[in-house]
Amino acid sequence: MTGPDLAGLAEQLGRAADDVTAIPQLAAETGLDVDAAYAVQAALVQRRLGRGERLVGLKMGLTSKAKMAQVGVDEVIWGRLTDLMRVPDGGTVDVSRFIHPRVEPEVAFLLDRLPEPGEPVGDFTDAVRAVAPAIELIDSRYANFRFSLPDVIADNTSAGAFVVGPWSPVPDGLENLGVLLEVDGRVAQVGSTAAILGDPRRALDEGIRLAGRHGVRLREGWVFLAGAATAAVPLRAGAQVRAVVEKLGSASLRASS
Ligand code: OOG
Ligand code: MG
Repeated sequence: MTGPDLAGLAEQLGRAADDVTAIPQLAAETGLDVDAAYAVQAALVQRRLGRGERLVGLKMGLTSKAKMAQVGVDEVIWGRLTDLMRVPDGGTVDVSRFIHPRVEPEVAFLLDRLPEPGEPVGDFTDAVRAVAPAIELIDSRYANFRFSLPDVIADNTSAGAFVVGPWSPVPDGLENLGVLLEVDGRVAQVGSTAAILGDPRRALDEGIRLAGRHGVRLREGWVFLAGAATAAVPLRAGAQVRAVVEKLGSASLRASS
């Protein structure tokens, strides 16, 4: 018996993003499991690298209960970030490039040297040079933003674009900072960094462990998104979005009209 056509699935997902057109879910029909889904994700991102994009980091997904509940999937997942996904702080994103974009508040880490495999991890702060408030724009390539666990993994965990605010040294007590998402000056979501696996630093441990299983090592200089502390909200044309994290400041973006 042959397994699912991984390259073919990556091509379908890549085209859905290129054509800004949602596709039906793939996993149930093709028998895609989690490991095969990470292989599709690798091929999907490779397709972008083949066009000249560069890997610049890693993102975690579904590290908070609010996110798990919103999408009905309750496993922590990870995906890849490329340079083309990065939007400058305060910049404008072209919403016509996305199918049904949503935005969510994130905490970003700037990675320092990471322990070699087998080396003790020590204090996580050794591996983090700086921390920043961030916004992630997610855009599922599946119709109605609905998917199973392998579907969302194959789709690079809905990664679309991201904005990183000003970097600061890691403050004491990162585990219980207030998080706000504002849209057009109104509060759209409220949360705490405690919602991210109890402490966003745990997301880094999970990322190192989970990506390591697939042979991916995090690199010095990479951006790491710990996963949203709150549910995501739809991004409408012309909207002004700001994510605020207590002690860290804010990151913002504008949606093109
Ligand atoms: C999956 C991506 C989840 C997060 O921060 O939890 C994610 C999705 O919600 O479509 O990026
Ligand atoms: Mg996210």
